[in-house]
Amino acid sequence: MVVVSAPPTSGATRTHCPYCSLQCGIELRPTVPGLPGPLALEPQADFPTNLGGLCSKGWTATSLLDHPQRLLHPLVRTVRGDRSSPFREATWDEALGRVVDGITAAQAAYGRDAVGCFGGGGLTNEKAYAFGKFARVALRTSMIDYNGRFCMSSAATAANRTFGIDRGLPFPLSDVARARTVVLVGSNPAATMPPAMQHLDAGRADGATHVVVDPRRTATAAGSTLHLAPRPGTDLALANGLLHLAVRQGRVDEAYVAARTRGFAAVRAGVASSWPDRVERITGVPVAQLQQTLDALTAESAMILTARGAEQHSQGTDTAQAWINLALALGLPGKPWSGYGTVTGQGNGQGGREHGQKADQLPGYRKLADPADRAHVAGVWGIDPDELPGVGVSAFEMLDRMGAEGGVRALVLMASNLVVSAPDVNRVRARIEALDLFVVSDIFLSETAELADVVLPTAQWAEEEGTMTNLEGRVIRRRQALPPPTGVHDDLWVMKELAERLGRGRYFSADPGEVFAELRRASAGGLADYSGITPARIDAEQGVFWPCPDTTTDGGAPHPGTPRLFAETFPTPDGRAVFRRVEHAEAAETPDADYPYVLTTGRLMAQYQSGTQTRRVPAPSQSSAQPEVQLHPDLARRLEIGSRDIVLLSTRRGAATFRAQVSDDIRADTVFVPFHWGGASAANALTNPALDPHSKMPAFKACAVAVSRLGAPDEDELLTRPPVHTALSAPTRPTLNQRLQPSRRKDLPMLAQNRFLQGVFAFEGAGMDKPAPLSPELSHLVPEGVVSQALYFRGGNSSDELVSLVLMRDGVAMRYFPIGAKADVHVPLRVVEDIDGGSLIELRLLAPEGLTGTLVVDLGLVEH
Ligand SMILES: Nc1nc2c(c(=O)[nH]1)N[C@H]1C(S)=C(S)[C@@H](COP(=O)(O)OP(=O)(O)OC[C@H]3O[C@@H](n4cnc5c(=O)[nH]c(N)nc54)[C@H](O)[C@@H]3O)O[C@H]1N2
Ligand SMILES: Nc1nc2c(c(=O)[nH]1)N[C@H]1C(S)=C(S)[C@@H](COP(=O)(O)OP(=O)(O)OC[C@H]3O[C@@H](n4cnc5c(=O)[nH]c(N)nc54)[C@H](O)[C@@H]3O)O[C@H]1N2
Ligand code: SF4
Ligand SMILES: [Mo]
Repeated sequence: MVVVSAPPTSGATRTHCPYCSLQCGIELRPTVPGLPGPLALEPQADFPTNLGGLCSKGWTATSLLDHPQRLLHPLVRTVRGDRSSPFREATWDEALGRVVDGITAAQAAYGRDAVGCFGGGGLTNEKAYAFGKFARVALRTSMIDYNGRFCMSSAATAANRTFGIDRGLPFPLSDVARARTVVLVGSNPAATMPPAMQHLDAGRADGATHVVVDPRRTATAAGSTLHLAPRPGTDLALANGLLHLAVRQGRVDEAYVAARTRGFAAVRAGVASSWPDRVERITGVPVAQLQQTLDALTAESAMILTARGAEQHSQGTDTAQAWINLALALGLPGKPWSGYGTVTGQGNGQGGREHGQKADQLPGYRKLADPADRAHVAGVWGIDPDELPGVGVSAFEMLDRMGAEGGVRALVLMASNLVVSAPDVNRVRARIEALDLFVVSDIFLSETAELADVVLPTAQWAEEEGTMTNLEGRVIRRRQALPPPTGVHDDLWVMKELAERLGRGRYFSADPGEVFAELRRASAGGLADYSGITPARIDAEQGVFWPCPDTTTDGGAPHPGTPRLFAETFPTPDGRAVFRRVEHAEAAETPDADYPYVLTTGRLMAQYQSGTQTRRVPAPSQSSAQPEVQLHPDLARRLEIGSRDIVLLSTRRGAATFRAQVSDDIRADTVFVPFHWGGASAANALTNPALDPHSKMPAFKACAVAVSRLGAPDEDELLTRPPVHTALSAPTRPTLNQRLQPSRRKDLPMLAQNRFLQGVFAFEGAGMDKPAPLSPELSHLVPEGVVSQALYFRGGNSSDELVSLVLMRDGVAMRYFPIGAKADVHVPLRVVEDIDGGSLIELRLLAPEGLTGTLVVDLGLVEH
């Protein structure tokens, strides 16, 4: 048992839950007033996000304060530099000395950028701010990034480029209850933010329409009006399909588009080929549901909210963009009870992305690459702007180069359990092993801390003061209810002590009040302006929404804060929101013969993130949540997997074992696992680290997976033994044609699969009597053991003369599709003919000799 000393007051402390971005208001009281011991916890009845509600994680949060496994002393390796030698307890002086020695050695040998920092969205604003400053001022490295890259960065990137600002929700959460329609895309608040359901439920009770887009029928989907279950990674096509319908049916808010946006023409042209039936075939969402969704979205108020299901993809930024385009075309952002938002996840996921722990960023959402921003922040910090390093690299890019040429040689990690939560953890673990120095600050010996040279114990939420910014952009206070255990310090103290030893101590403070005051000055005039936010105002106003500039210096009235953004204008240079044309692209990895299904990952209600905290909570509700793979009964039957059997999942990266949870709440081509566990059940041994080019978000939510039965329900040891991984083929990106070829393995059960021969092609006619190949992308070998049927043909012709496409089977013409000059056609092929395995299907062109132009071609096939 940890001995905690007496709390500073015997009264109640009003603070917030340590976990997610809802930051539910709670009150802590000593169980016996005035005596040491664990605290009693109750929800605040009047805090606007949770309204007296809490989830199981919140209710049990105090059990970690005096948990027997808590780290109470710094740990170092018995043999210095040998991470296979056991840990031993050390004094702070020795532990910090080892850290500084390692940093100094790495920088002397390889330069300043040899030391990296990795932060977390759970850190208070003060700590996130101090960590960014620590990197740039104490270490003078450009190498800092954080786990928010793995969270909402795709939506943040899309919002920044469109609206000029990234505040997750541009309105208070309670507005959700007033919207006539809410579309939730890849968001499962019933499990991830249960008290927030009160706002959604109030809207539903009042007759609102709620649409949930999720490949699984989650608790959120089950309670909605309409559930769309797309194939993972196809949300962009869905959004473009909705916009296509809106354009065609004259439901675009033309006045709004003209007055408040720019760039719609290109987007309108871009969605012209997102025909509803084509979108149905890409996404699996029926055309009728597209229409119902669009009808709902044109109600008098409507919101579109995305979360990780839509965003954690290799095309996550463009996917968020497609939903933003739709919201703008319908005139939603800035309209009452309407708009677009992303549901931020971590406790300080919002504030943590504003104050400088990101590679390209300075506090207040300022940019490291902007000379004026550098000058402002350097002024507040009391350094020369030229001393500030440049822009570093994103989270996974930094991790993936650790210990290698040009990569960091020493890493200081604060508040993240990377070897459970990063993509492709086997690779990340290998990179960690290549480091010269690895330092981890945590509350517990997490799976990642176990790999460190030096482990620094840190204070917990109820033991510290600071501010957090919740999912609404509301800045709130985290209050101290008791001091940390004797000998444990918080991260601000650690940074100050390290800076002292590096000769830069004068720039740092360990006092959270002083740090917040400095943060306010550093953010003044920035996008995320906190300068008018004071602790007293936060207490009096149940939090203050940024931006909130300080308007009192010249005797003016205090700025009220900004609960709602965009009513009049957008913070872009010309005040308009910027449309951007985006096109559907397949996920970075799609099913093939060796890995025939789609794997997606996410969360369970009772566990939080990498599980460092919640897996230690003793309550029975928590310990009953086990690592399970959710799979459809049809798939289970085909693979002869019974309920609760032990199942092996493997991908090109690794393997993991889970217990089977057979349920028709999931698509039959998709399996789902939670990522809360490490060891043999690590979801991230499987995931694909392919990065979104804009946000550098990994593809957590879609990769190709093989599924097989490993053992019977009682063979529990299979769940603890590390699974054997044999990669079946090299991780090369398949060509479009390869991706169009389904399984060739006869023993593999096949589900019906969509095939498309499609694309946009420039052509030059070879004569009306010579069917000429147009592109290799328009030929397809039907796999053995499979029957293919053509369902429809669509085409468009830009030229001034009639052309024809010919559908050929093994060189013999089956059918002609004429397309008039500057015209398009849609030919449903109702009389379907079976095309046997082994046949070569091809589309060729008949066009007058020398005629040039562009063709849009789309032949839809189904195979089973
Ligand atoms: N209990 C619990 N609550 C949490 C957390 C936790 O770990 N545990 N973490 C917090 C954090 S940091 C975050 S970021 C939030 C995340 O909150 P959410 O985004 O709600 O959580 P996820 O479970 O990651 O993903 C949501 C849904 O996306 C679906 N999905 C998967 N692939 C796709 C796809 O391609 N398209 C669509 N449309 N949906 C898809 C999944 O089936 C899942 O139901 O939760 C926060 N709250
Ligand atoms: N496959 C898959 N992987 C995912 C996701 C997914 O949906 N699927 N989601 C991603 C998302 S959205 C997120 S946000 C990440 C989260 O994944 P992580 O970054 O691993 O987040 P946590 O598990 O919250 O880790 C926080 C760690 O910091 C410790 N800690 C808490 N407070 C403090 C503090 O004040 N100081 C210090 N020093 N330590 C502290 C905790 O004990 C814990 O070990 O995972 C990502 N990984
Ligand atoms: S919803 Fe989030 S903030 Fe509220 S109690 Fe649960 S974990 Fe804590
Ligand atoms: Mo997250």
